[in-house]
Amino acid sequence: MKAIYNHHHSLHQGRSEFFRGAQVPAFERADRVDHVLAEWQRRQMGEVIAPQDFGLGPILAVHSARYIDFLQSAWARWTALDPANAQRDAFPSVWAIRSLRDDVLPTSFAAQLGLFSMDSGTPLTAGSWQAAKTGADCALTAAELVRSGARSAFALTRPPGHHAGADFLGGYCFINHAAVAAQYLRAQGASRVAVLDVDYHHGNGTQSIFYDRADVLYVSIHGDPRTEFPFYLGHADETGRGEGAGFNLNLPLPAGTPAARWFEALDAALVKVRAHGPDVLVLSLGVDTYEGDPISHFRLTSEDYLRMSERLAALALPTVIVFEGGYAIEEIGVNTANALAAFT
Ligand code: SP5
Ligand code: ZN
Repeated sequence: MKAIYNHHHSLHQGRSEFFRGAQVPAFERADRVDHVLAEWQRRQMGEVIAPQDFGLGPILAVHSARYIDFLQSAWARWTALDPANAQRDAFPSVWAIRSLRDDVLPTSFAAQLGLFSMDSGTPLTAGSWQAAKTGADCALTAAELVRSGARSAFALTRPPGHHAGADFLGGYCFINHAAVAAQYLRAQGASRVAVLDVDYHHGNGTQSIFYDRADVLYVSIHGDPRTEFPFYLGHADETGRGEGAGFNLNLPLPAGTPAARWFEALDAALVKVRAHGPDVLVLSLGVDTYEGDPISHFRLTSEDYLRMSERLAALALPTVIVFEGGYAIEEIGVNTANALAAFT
């Protein structure tokens, strides 16, 4: 299998995030993918290639133009406010929550950042746009490889994507790479696409982007949003709307869930994916389900990722794999390589 490596990922380096009123070092670090790449090469899992440039078209098929305009210009506007801002990440401090208007775009940078954010946990930095845009190119290059006959391809990128909605960032995510790839595959002729999201966190962005549609199924196994991020989406009763009714499946599990129960949920997820009869699968692969993850609470072991890989590969579908979360830095390489082993 080919890995499409985001050579611009390290342009995005968040300094900090907020935790209980304090700023703590960011969990979503650049060395995450360095470890995955090193393990990929150590095990000789396949060629590592650079992404092609797909321009903005496939991104704008998923994200609003005003949001993408904002992301592209955000750092220049942030540093124009005060040259000292070049040394500080931008965080929102105000939000367009219920009863406030989001249809009128304010001119204030701070107000726009709040309008386009779902949390204050996602540092916006000098290279966030370039890293996220190149990440979309990685996912699109993987989609193009699979479309032209590869059995699978792996977009090795960060920052992750599945929390980013049509017009907002959050959860360390700016552009929803999995959604961009799924939409691109539809535009290129796939009749049905399934997105399977095995990151610890519910992919609220991906769900919301496809919630009204029957052509792109979204299935997710994740920490119960009553206690786990992103909190406000990911419940079992969210099954799709309108034409999309029946084309969304959430399998929330309580914090502390052991591997045996997680694999039962995977079986249910795979039944749903098969029933959809997709031409192609997009896999949002986060390894924050690991027992040692510092911000998540499932209990998969490194060996469990080998089992996961076998189950996923046994679907025998053309598969575009997009890297999402996972914050246990020392083990992230082994865990991710294990999750991909059956595809190589
Ligand atoms: C893609 C992805 O996995 N995004 C996850 C975003 C989670 N953001 C909230 C993190 C809260 C961290 N809490 C710190 C706990 C320290 N013990
Ligand atoms: Zn996650």
